[in-house]
Amino acid sequence: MKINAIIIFTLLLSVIHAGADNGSKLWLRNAGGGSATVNFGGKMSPTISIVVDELRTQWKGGPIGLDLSTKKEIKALGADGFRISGGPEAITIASSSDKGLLYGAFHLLRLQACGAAGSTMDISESPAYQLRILNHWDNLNRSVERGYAGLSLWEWEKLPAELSPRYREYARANASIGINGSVLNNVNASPTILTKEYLPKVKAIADVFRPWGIKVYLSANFSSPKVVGGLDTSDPLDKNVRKWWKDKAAEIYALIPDFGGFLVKANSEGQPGPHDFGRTHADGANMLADALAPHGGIVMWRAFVYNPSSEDRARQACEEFMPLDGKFRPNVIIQVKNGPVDFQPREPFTPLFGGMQQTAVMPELQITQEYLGFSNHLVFLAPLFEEFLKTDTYARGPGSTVAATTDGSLFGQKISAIAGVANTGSDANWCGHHFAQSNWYAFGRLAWNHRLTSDRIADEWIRQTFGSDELLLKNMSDLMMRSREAAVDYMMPLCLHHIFSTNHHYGPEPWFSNPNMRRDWQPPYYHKADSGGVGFDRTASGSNAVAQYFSPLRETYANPATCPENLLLWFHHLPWDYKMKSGRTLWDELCYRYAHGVEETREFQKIWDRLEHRVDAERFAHVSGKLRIQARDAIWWRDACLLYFQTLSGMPIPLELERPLYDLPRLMKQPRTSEAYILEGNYYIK
Ligand code: GCV
Repeated sequence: MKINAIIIFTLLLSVIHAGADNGSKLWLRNAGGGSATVNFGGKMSPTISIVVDELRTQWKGGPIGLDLSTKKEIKALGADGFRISGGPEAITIASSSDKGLLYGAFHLLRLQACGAAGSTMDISESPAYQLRILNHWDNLNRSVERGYAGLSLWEWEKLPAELSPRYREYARANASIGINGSVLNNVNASPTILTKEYLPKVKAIADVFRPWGIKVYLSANFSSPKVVGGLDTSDPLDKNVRKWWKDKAAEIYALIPDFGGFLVKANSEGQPGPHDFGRTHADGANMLADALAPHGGIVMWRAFVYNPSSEDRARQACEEFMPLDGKFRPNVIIQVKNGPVDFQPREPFTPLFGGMQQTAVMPELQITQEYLGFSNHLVFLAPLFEEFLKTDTYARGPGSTVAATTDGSLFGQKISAIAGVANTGSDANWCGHHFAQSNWYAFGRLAWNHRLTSDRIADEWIRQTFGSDELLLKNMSDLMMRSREAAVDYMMPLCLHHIFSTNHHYGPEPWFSNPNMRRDWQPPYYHKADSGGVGFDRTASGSNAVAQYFSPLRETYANPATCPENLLLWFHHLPWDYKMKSGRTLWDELCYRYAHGVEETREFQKIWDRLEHRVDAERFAHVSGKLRIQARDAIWWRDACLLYFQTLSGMPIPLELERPLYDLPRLMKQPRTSEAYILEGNYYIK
């Protein structure tokens, strides 16, 4: 008996092992196998028929009733909220809207896929943020800025006549995790998107997304009135410009009645904006808000602003936006990156969170791994997102987490939203790396419920994407949960930041310096290493960025003895022989952290190899290859950073640690262009 069981199990594993799986199904592998009866007595809609279809084909339990309810307690869950109640005989999903039923259905199916659907259930859920939005940095020629998964999903040249089946699959995947908005085009926006030629294409996508509860938004170029409207200015206080935007909004809404609104990058990195006309960000945002308000649209105005001035880049968003707090229309929300510089492996939070209290503020997270190894490195980002959302800003005393300052619970703002810069593309597996799918998933789940923990999200994702075998779960989740900290260690431990190669943001280039280029685009601006020490002094003796935080954080960060060590070099310039809590010198500590990062990537290879017979051959081989690149890159990072910093510290690498494998002069000479670079025969495309 026992032997038979073993044989069957081994056969089963070899079937799984031999299987080919290109990863295109994402976490939605549960298709088919159901034969549920789904009862709905109300008026059918495209969304309800999706709900019925998803449940009928996938739910493996008893009958399900859908209740489009007007009951007070169901309405209290909000339009997207739902309640799942009942047991084996009958389950009811109740919501006050079609969309709520859709989210309820996907929640139930997720519970089933995770083996967590109880025999009796009473679950009520409503989302933390009203708007849960993906930002696509996709250009109209289908290139994707900071995209590492092929071309853009949007086939502009074929639209509106031809609709890729991927539009529907994308919408379904998003709906399954509660994402309800997509900004289709890059924030470095082409004005062409607002032309009569392109708007019907946008409408075609919006029509596919609508039944899945997803609204379409567009990034708007502030110069559009001049560039595509034929006006001689784009001044936000000019009456013709205001009329142009009003007419444009009316034109869009005639095509797309539920259009979400505009996302704007203004006066940032060369983009046009209200400053070009001597106006403020509030003047610019409010003009667009006035054009959209009659139709119910919103403006997401980005606070990612910095100039090559003598002011610390990390301070600039606050300097510019804090004086404008309370001056924005109610349908404007300020979109703020999690950290004050730019999506680094670790940053403290941007002090606009908690700082702006009279204006709605939304977090912008980066799902695409611009600074975390592109789609080559396995880095599970939920711990980064979670750390940020749960950090206490102390804006209204303890408990004022970033999440509370943005979800409406602390300041009562009317709109609440969160955005993630998407990592999707035309690759079969959508994200370039099978594990990068987990970052898309994690963003959606945290946007729905920011109280979820990273390990819970990892567990859910693994069960749905790879299976629920215990060994697999344990190892994969171990790997995922260690991966972000490992990346911090092999790239930028102790909150070193922005020491990437200036163009592509992939490999290390801490030495890069060009007097003809913006200083704030060069690594030495950020690490400030010299023979005396390393790190950016942001205390009162330096840029005083610490003053932008509330007490007691301000004092905690200002003192190297109390500053969390994982933020140390963000706030302090310290001597190489500064004593760390471990008892080591700062130099030795850096050496140890880099070494630890490298060791972790080797461990990840071993962990993965243990799973060879538990993962299909195609995905197994793909991830193995990527882990090999990651392990090599980690050594590259370690050697480049330590050998370069050693020229300044003059201190030896502790003898117990592995010696460098590369020579600094060679690393410094490594070919680099903005498009590609080569290391050890590996050719990396930007
Ligand atoms: C879309 C960083 C990135 C840019 C990006 C910019 C932004 O600078 O490197 O590619 O542009 O942030 O968020 O606007």
